Amino acid sequence: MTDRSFSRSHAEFTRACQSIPGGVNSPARAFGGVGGEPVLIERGQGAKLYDIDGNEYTDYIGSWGPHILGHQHPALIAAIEETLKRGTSFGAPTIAETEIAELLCEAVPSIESVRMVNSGTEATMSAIRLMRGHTGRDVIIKFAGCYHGHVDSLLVQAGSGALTHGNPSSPGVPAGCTNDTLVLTYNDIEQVAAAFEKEGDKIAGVILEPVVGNMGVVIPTMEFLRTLRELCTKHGALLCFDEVMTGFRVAFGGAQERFGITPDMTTLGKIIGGGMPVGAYGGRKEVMQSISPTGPVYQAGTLSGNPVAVACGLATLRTLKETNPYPELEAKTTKLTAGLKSAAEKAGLEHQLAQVGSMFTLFFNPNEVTNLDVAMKSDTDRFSKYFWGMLNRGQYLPCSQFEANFVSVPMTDADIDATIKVAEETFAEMVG
Ligand code: KE4
Repeated sequence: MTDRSFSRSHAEFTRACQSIPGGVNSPARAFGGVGGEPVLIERGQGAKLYDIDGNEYTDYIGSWGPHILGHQHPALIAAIEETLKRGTSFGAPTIAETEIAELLCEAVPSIESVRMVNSGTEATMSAIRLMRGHTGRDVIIKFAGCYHGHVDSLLVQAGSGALTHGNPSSPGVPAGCTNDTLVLTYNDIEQVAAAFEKEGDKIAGVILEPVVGNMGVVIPTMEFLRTLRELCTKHGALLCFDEVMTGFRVAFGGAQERFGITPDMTTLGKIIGGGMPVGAYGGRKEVMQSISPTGPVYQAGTLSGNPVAVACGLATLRTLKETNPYPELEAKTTKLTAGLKSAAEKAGLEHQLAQVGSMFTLFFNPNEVTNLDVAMKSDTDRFSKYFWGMLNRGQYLPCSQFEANFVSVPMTDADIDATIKVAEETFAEMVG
């Protein structure tokens, strides 16, 4: 294994820690789950990242999802450069905002009307408020292990016993913010049925990742999704798919297109910005009309729908629509995951491989991961050894067992073959 130098990253990370908490602007980047220090990135190009020590990596994070087209896609760069010639932000409506809204309405089955915001967190925060404001109810159901951004009312762990309301999972979140959040077990139909039986007339809505990325990839049963749809309809609650990660990732129309289940609302982010800060929430027109200024539920934002971010997002979505990379992307991902599974089996490593489209997770776990309790039984020490073995061999993976990997369009067969080969070397080292 080549011993890479990380000396400049170490020096610059040490410097960063003097003025930034933990040296990072998001804890997900802090390598907390794998130990050691993050590398600082100099640039990205296509499927590759280059750190400030000159090390090259095949990028399986893609900025945590946005870069399905890879880094510096020419159409995106051209769109940004062209927009910059006219300015950066006006705080006034622009035609491009209508164009991206029309594209989202066309692409995503549940969306008839949509509001642009600046992050996935802003999208889910606004969606929660809208579900409550539109229904006049307070209770929101979420599922343990699903992450919807750092929204106060969703930073919550299950109370003791499955059907009790949530307790804050972070200091700074008052109990009042989470009292009306009910945390259930993902894929557990009985719990959902019992919750609606007990307080269906109080439930404003249900929010979930329709394919979980934030436990690592966890796949819903169709029965689970169908039950949520049926119970929300029956009880007048709103079903919200948080497709910040799965939107335009697992299909052009997201998980709702792939699975044929249409929620009442959808939140989006990541890919729809193409690497620029963009989020969105949308749904049935009747629901969205409750948002200010057409309705009483307030939500606003200085840079929402700003021209530069929208230009990058539009170029991304138009490129995806024109090229339809999904079949080839899924085939490439399947080749990779088959190779990883075969390598882990050859090394005698207990593992599970969960894949939907071009997102996947290799769990070091003897059991199929269907919910958070099972996910948490994964061998995170073994994952750390895997992570560092791969990083030192030029593979940039998510720095946590509980994240998704992403394959991008510019990844070649040679890239995939190289990743499989160094995984075999890493696994041999792990069991050696
Ligand atoms: P942002 O506020 O980070 O744009 O989006 C929050 C969010 C909402 N919903 C889902 C399903 C998400 O996955 C996310 C953010 N995902 C994490 C990675 N799992 C972002 C990485 C980070 O926090 O730095």
